[in-house]
Formats: sequence, C-alpha cells, structure tokens
Amino acid sequence: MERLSRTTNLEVAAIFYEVADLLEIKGVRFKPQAYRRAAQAIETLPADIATVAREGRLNEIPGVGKGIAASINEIVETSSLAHLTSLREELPEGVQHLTQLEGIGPKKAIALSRDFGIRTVDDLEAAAAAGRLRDLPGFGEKTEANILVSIRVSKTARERRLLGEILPIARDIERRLASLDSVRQVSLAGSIRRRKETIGDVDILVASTLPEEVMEVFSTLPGVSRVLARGTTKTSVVLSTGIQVDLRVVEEDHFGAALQYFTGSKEHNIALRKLAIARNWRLNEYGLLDLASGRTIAGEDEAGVYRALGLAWIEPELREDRGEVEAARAGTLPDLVGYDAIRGDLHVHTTWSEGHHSIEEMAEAARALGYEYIAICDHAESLHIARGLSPERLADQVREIERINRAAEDGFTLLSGTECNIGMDGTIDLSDRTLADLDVVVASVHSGFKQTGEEMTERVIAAMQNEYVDIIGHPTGRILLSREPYRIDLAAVFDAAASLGVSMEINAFPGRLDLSDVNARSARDHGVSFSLGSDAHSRENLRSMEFGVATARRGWLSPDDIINTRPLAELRRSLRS
Ligand code: DGT
Ligand code: CA
Ligand code: CA
Ligand code: ZN
Repeated sequence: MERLSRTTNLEVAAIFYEVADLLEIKGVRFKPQAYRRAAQAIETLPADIATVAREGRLNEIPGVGKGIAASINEIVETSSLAHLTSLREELPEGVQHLTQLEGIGPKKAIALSRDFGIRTVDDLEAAAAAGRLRDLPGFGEKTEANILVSIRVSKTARERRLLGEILPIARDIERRLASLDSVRQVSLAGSIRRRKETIGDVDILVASTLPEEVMEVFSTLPGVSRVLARGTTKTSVVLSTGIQVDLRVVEEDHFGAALQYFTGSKEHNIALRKLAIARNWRLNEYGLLDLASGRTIAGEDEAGVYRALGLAWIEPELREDRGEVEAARAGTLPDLVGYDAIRGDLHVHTTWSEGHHSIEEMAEAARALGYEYIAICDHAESLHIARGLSPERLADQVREIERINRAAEDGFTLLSGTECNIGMDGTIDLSDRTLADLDVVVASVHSGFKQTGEEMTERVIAAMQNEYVDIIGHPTGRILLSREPYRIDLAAVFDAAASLGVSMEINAFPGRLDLSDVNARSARDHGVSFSLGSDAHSRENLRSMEFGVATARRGWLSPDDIINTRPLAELRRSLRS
C-alpha cells in the first residue's frame, strides 16, 4: 500500500509529545518544553521531515538542536526512539495513555495509575461514567464531565482514518471480490462510498449466488489480521492496519435496496424512510414494500428505489440529509463536478523547493493523468524550512518553465506560480514586481496560527487585497485528525473573496481537504469561485486530486464553480492581473 509521506511528520511529533509528557511526569525541567516546541514545529512543518533529515537540514527547523536532530534521525531510520522506550518502562503502567487525554496532566495520571489502578482510557471512562472520579482528590464533578468529553474526542481521532489512506485499500478488496465467478455485483457502501473525509470502517456490499465462498475468500484476504464475526450475510474483519471492514452478501434481487441502505448516511436514510411511511410503504435493506398489498415496489436497483419515492437518483456524496432529498424531489439537484472534469492542477511543488520530483517529471506525470496544464507553486523565500525560493531563484524558475513550454509540442502548458506566505499583517513575502511575472499566485498562512479570529480574518483579507493574489491556499489550516482550523471569520473572508475575485482553494492533500465540504458549500453560497490543487510533493501525490473533487462534490459544487475545469485560455481570463 502506498504511504503518504506527511504522516511521518505527525509520527515524529507524536513521539516527542509523549517524551515530553513522560519527562514531565518524572519531574524533569525545561526538556519537556524543548521537546514540545520541536514537536509543534515538526507538526506544522510544510516539508516532509524524512526528506529534511536526509538532506541534513534539520538544524534549520526552529527549536531543533543537536540532541533533537539526532532523535529525529533515529525515528526516521527505525520508526522508534530508544529514549522513549526506556521512559515507558520506568513509569507506572498506563500513565502515558492517560496523559494523552486533554485535561489529564502528569500528576493526575500518576495518581490514577498508582493509587486507583486506573491504567487505560477504558478504565477511566468506566470510572467517570459511573461517577466514581468526582470523589478522588484533585477531581470534581466538572473535571469528571470534561474527562468524558476528551475521551470521546480522542476516540474519534484514534478510530477514524483518512479517506485517502483507506480508499486504495478498499478498492483493492473490491477488485478481489469482483473477480470471483459467483459475484454478480459489488460496491463500496457506507461513508467510503459517500467519500467522507474520514472513515470509521469500510463497508462493502456483494450480490452473490455463493455467499459461503465469498465469505471464505474475504476472511482470508492478505492483510486480514482478525475475523471479528463470520456469517453468511455479514462478516467483519480487521486488517493489519487496524481498519475494520464489514462485508455484506445479499441476493441479486435486493442488491439495490441493500446498497441504498448501507450507503447511508443514517440521517439520509431516515429522511427517505419518512417519505415511504407517508405512502404507507416500508423501506429497508430488502426493498420498498407496499404494506397494503404486500407487493415489492423496488429493490433490485438503487435508482429504482429513489424513482419509486418520486426522487431523482442522488449521488452518494450528497447523502447527508443536507437538503438533497428536497432537491431531488424538486428536480433542483446540482450538476455536480465530475471526477474527470479537472483540466489541470493549480498547486504543485517540485525539487525547486521541497518536492521530490523535477518540473519535467511533474509535467510528465500530469500529462499521463490527461491534464492540459499545471501550475508550479513552490514556496517563497520566507518559508525557509521548505527551501522557499528567493526572488532570483523564482525568476530562474520562470525562465526554466518558459524554456520547457517552448520545447513542448503537445500543447501541454506549465504555468509559473508560487505558494507565497501571508505574513502576520497580511503582507505577501514577494514583491509586486515578482508577483506580476507569475501566472498563478497561491497565498497561504503557514505561521502564527494562534492569532485571534479578528486578526486572522483581517490578515487573510489584507492578503486578498494584493491584486496579484489569485487563490487562498488551504484557507483554514486544519490537519485532519490532528490540528483544528485556526480561528477565522470565514463568512467575512468569503464575502471579500467574492467581491475581489479571489478563489478559495480546496486543497486535495488527504490530510487537509481544506476547505471542507461544508465550508465549500458555504463559500459557494457567498458567490466564491474555487481552485482545486493537490499540493503534490511528488508525482504520486498528483492523484490526490480525486479527494479534492470528492470534497467539492460533497460541497455541492458544479464545474462552473471551479476555475480549473476551464480550458487554459478561459482559466487565464479567470485569474487576476
Ligand atoms: P463510518 O463508518 O463511521 O465512517 O460511517 P458509515 O456511514 O459508514 O456508518 P456505518 O459503517 O456504521 O454504517 C454504514 C451504513 O449503514 C450507514 O451509513 C447507514 C446504514 N446503517 C447502519 N446502521 C444503521 C442504523 O442503525 N440505522 C440506519 N438507518 N442506517 C444504518
Ligand atoms: Ca462505515
Ligand atoms: Ca460498518
Ligand atoms: Zn501550504
């Protein structure tokens, strides 16, 4: 399975956070802060830590001295840290699990483990739920309630996975099942079919004449580490990556109803069931049944279920009960952007900054994907750690791009661009003169995430007032399952973007998907246009565009809303200056 290079940054940061916690538990001073500072820097680093380590440039990361650099090298090479292993052995059992919860400091964790035998998050949850924590010294009713909340939050973070990580795995299983002779139909279902940004578990549906054979193949697939439950209609397994996969096998004549039911969402299904009930019908995974006559109205194909209920077929990405059922009834569903509608990628990095492949290599890979153009948007100078380009290097790059374009014979076009930084006060780290020479200017926030909402809002609006800025990159700064969005008044930003003609990016990097589906939809309602960019740091990353399109579809976007569905000449007209 392909691995996403950026997870390494999070892994390294996680190890340092734990070292910091354990050192603090031991009463060591100063060092914990040093590890935390380093962890923070690595977590928010736009460059891949393994690459930085390989290039011997760790000392350029703020907060990384010799000792921590050595630890990073050790982690990158061995995926572990001996120092952490020995710290874990030294301390009372379970303390490190407890301190991972928001609101449980080291002192509380030690007391819980040593004095009360609470060693796991599950122990703690049980104690809190039973109201037994509030009487412990240092705790109270309020702490107890807070602990329950943070347990819920941390469980969500641990148990959900990125769509971009899971979809290739799910497709592989789907292909293997499809190759069986007895399998008539197979489809992904659940949140993965809806292309939700994170996935709880994978759901797969099969129509087969030989359920036993399908279950046997499924439960012995390579990568299956545990079979949780095995039957002829449902089997659940856990893969060695920790993700659960549920397979349901049904008969062909109610595959459509089952697909509709198991695709969900639960809220969407409830809305549909209400429509059925109003007609004295019953809708479940077997079909749509007329209760008066006992006749089955639909069930073999999914569209038939929707049709019988007086609805147009609804794309899975829309099935969240966010108005899609009403729109399907009124015939006002959006003309959703297709997965093949993107003509070029407007956010691509190369070896000129922190990417892994050259301009030519990225162009070659983009051609293979059928693109007509890509914008090379390496970081600008003030992002030292990503080896940002000085104005002089950027000018060299522009000339290099012109040279490659002149040599190209197939009409594929490289656009020159930048991903420049929005400074604390909204200034851009490149001069107008430099910006004027570029085709595409993406401006992003990469620092100062702790500003107030007002400051951040003003900052981003100020950046958009620079007439050369075309696109705001990853507009909320969130990292899925890891970092919350920064505080910002998105409605104000969207209004300004719409009136200034600046596009909002949907950054398709699997850990970002920023804007999110819901924010994208709100931006569209404010009249904003969008740019989809993979933020690729390697040729392989270009394929992440699919997740950006999924997010756009979940945000109800049409091709017209997205500037890079347009042919090159038209795209140029949609860019500013
Ligand atoms: P996930 O796995 O958390 O990412 O989200 P889903 O939507 O895949 O949820 P999951 O795996 O629990 O169930 C798959 C689908 O099956 C769900 O979207 C709708 C359907 N379903 C499951 N349980 C129920 C239920 O209790 N009521 C209804 N109406 N539908 C259900
Ligand atoms: Ca699921
Ligand atoms: Ca499931
Ligand atoms: Zn960026």
